[in-house]
Amino acid sequence: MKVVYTPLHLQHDPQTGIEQSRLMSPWEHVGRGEAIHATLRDDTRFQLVAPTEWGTSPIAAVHDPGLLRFLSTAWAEYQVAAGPTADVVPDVFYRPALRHGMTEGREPVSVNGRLGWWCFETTTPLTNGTYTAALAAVDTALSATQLVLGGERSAYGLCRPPGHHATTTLYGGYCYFNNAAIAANHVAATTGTKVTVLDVDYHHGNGTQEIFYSRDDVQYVSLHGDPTNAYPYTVGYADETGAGRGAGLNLNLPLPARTDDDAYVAALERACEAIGAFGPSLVIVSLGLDTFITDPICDLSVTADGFERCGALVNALDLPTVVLQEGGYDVAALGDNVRRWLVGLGA
Ligand code: SP5
Ligand code: ZN
Repeated sequence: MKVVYTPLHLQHDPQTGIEQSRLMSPWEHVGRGEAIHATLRDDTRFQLVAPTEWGTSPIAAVHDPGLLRFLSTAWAEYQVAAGPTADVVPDVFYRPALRHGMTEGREPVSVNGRLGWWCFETTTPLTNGTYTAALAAVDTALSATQLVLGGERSAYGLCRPPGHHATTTLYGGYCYFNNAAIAANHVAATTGTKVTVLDVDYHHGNGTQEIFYSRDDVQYVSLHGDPTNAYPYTVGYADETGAGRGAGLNLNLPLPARTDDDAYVAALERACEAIGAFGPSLVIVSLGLDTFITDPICDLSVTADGFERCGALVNALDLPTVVLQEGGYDVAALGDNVRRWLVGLGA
């Protein structure tokens, strides 16, 4: 299986995240990408290729151009306004209720105000190289997708930073641009065919859901920790099924803590039935390995054997499949867990 990888992900090297009321060293760090890279590089079943450059238009087709503009300059602007500081994090957030009963808010002028306009939480810092790495992650997703559109049965994109929490207008959840949504939109727009995003990250992909919620050409199917007690808390419930033309095309399968391999695989079987009924031409998998039994920030109990069974179930859909990296924070096990999932898919 071809693996799209670029060392440009190293440009996103955050040092601090404000999480759980503490200043923490980030869970989402360069070691994650390097661990996956090292495992796949040393296994002859995988061939590494570099991404090609796609520019910003596939991003602007999904995200507010204002978000793109902001991320391209914000770190440098902040250095002038309030720096020097390696990581840049908002200290104020725009919440529409602040202007309840008034006209809609508008993007502030000051860079500090704009941080809180475009970002929704505190664990997703901007660094000097964040924009470069985020663009490269999109290039990685689109290049893996191009391989599959060109006839490969499957391909894997080692996207870092991840993407599925980024909405049309907001970044957060360690995500800046929604790599999977940009790839899915690219396939739908350039081929005129239906696409499914199957999201198996522990966390619900609120961004991907929001981007496609009213569309009938992209189905979103997600297995995730129950948002009653899991990030992102306010999105990802089972009764969110799509709206308008997208009614019935959003499937959320929230799972209880300690869900094991058998229960997880049973839920994925349900997801695959829904995908079969939709009939997409291609599947994009948002692959998070943070469902792993010893993941430090999540509470499901999937094992490496379970990951291989999951890959095999998706393989049985018999559809062209693009696998894009999302989360997974047990770094010692991460490379092998990715490998097992891809071997199940037929690497
Ligand atoms: C891409 C991705 O996986 N983003 C996840 C962002 C989650 N950030 C918040 C995690 C909250 C962690 N709470 C941990 C409780 C541990 N006992
Ligand atoms: Zn996650």
